[in-house]
Amino acid sequence: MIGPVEEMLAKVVETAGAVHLTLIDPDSVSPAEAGAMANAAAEGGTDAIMVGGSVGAAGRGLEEAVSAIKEGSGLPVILFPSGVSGLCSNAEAVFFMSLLNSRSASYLIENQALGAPLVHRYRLEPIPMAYVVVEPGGTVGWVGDAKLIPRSKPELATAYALAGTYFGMRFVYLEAGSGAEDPVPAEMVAATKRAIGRAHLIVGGGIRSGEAARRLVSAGADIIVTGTGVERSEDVEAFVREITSAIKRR
Ligand code: 1GP
Repeated sequence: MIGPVEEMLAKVVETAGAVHLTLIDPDSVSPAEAGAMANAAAEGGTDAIMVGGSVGAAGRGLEEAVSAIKEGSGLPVILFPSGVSGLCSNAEAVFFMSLLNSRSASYLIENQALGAPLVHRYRLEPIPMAYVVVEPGGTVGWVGDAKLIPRSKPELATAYALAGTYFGMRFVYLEAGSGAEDPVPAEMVAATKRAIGRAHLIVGGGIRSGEAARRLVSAGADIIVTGTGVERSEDVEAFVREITSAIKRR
């Protein structure tokens, strides 16, 4: 069943060409800072806020960040959890994902099974997503015990992505890891999008300019995620505006 947040994302892809998501890690900013950041990102044209992180994004800090973000921006919040503890009841949706190239059952299915009753109880909208971590992979690659996809092997990324869509996942996320020096290669994005067709392709990790985002969207990305660029920016609205104006049709 497709819920309202997924519908909104699909509509933006259809009408504007691409979606921009701002990732906020509640472990690295205070709730007030998260709220201000989300507000500025909304002014810059971001479509929704993702909240999560590999380490420490949990508990009261997570809930308070989500509240502040919603108040500050009025945008939907999509949780991006690294495990069961990354769930909370005041968000709208959750990327219900499996790290398909993990070697650990924990990140493939155990956290998902333990989290599913909470997703149900909290009435979060689950958005089914195949998560594929590409070199260098960053913290998530290490924590998630990923067998990293080599940057020179688009066919391996494509194979995992296709497998995900055959499981029924409607989103595929190619992740280079937060703070990566370079984003996922455009050739890998293009090959993956060619294979998965109508499923939505999310690309994140190391995207720090409008030009880089535009290249990835031209290659086939439907959704661009930026975290570090937003966090480090002195003018969040201007940074987000640079990305959104580069990827969206006017
Ligand atoms: C991490 O892909 C996201 O999951 C964002 O990466 O922090 O490098 O923008 P950055």
